[in-house]
Amino acid sequence: MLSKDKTLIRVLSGESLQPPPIWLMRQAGRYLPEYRQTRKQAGSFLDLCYNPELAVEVTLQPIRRYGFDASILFSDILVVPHALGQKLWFVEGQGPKLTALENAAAVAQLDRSGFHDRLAPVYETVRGLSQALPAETALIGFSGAPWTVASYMIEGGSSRDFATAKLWAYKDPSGFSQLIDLLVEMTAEYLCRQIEAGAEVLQIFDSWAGAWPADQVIKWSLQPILAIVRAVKAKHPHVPVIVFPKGVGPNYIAFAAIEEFDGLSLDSSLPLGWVKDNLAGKITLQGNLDPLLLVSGGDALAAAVDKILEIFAGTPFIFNLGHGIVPQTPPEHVAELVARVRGQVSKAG
Ligand code: 1CP
Repeated sequence: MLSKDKTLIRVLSGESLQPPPIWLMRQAGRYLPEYRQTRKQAGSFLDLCYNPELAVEVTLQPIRRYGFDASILFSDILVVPHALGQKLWFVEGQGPKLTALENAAAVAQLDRSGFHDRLAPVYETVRGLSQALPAETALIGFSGAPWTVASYMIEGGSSRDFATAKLWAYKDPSGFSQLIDLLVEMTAEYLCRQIEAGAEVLQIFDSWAGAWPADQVIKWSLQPILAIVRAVKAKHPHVPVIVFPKGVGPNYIAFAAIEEFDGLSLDSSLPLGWVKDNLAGKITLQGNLDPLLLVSGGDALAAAVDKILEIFAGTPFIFNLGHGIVPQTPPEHVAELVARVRGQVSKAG
């Protein structure tokens, strides 16, 4: 099957499909028993990311179970700082930890020379997937956006308020820009290599874009992402890119207006009526079921799914969550969701 005939790629080029294609952020992961088993076999989470055979296996697990229309490379956004020589480790129950970058001098010491060598196993995973996936399943490559990745590099891990990273940007914008510019350049190269290994669509995750006031969203989220997309499209003009600027509220309008973006992933906070009035028809939309509805299941899930399907009917749309699947999600609820989106069960009430 040609890549342009896959449902995900058709909607990203502006077609509306009924039923819409469906995939879910974090569709591989701890909610699946087979993932937990492979993860144990790999050792640590990072060992799994850098083991092409096992990374291919965990990427395929949700495809086998649910037949999603797209598969997303199994890796993490933080392999980019790791490949720049920053120390990275994952603590069970706490998430990622990095040795925090404190200033522009530390940025200058990051090592770009070994970048693609360190990421070679990720490229091999993409090559393995493009061989192993069913013909109708699109392969999505991804990266974090510069701001979200920089926030982990500066805070040394997850953060509640991003105070250290934001204060650096406010007090020393030119030093902070050096880090953002480095991430723009290296992320663009990283995504080009994923395409060259077989990725057919890209998604750029700016999970913490909503940490900024509205004007700063343009400067530190939209503009760096646009610089990456321009650099990637200069080499690979036909590969569609989905952007996820989580939490930016009315600034979603600014993202929808960017010609270089092909898809916009919506978080669950956006009112569907507002989305219909302000975004529908401008760009292919993706989203935005609350991941906790997938935990609850039942009537609440069915009603929310039907409402999303109704609002987006007749527009280019990809069914997804508003953020990643959470570990406590019952796998059978995911099966119910897929059946409902595909019209294989009767409508609620
Ligand atoms: O214990 C485990 O097995 C690790 C859990 C886990 C998994 C399954 C982490 C740690 N990362 C991942 C995989 C992952 N991460 C994927 C793979 C493919 C898929 O979607 O199926 C992707 C696309 C990511 C991207 C990612 N990592 C983001 C952006 C998307 C999002 O969820 O906002 C972010 C912010 C990260 C950082 C990260 N990785 C892992 C954790 C626990 C975190 C921290 C999250 C936080 O700060 O709240």
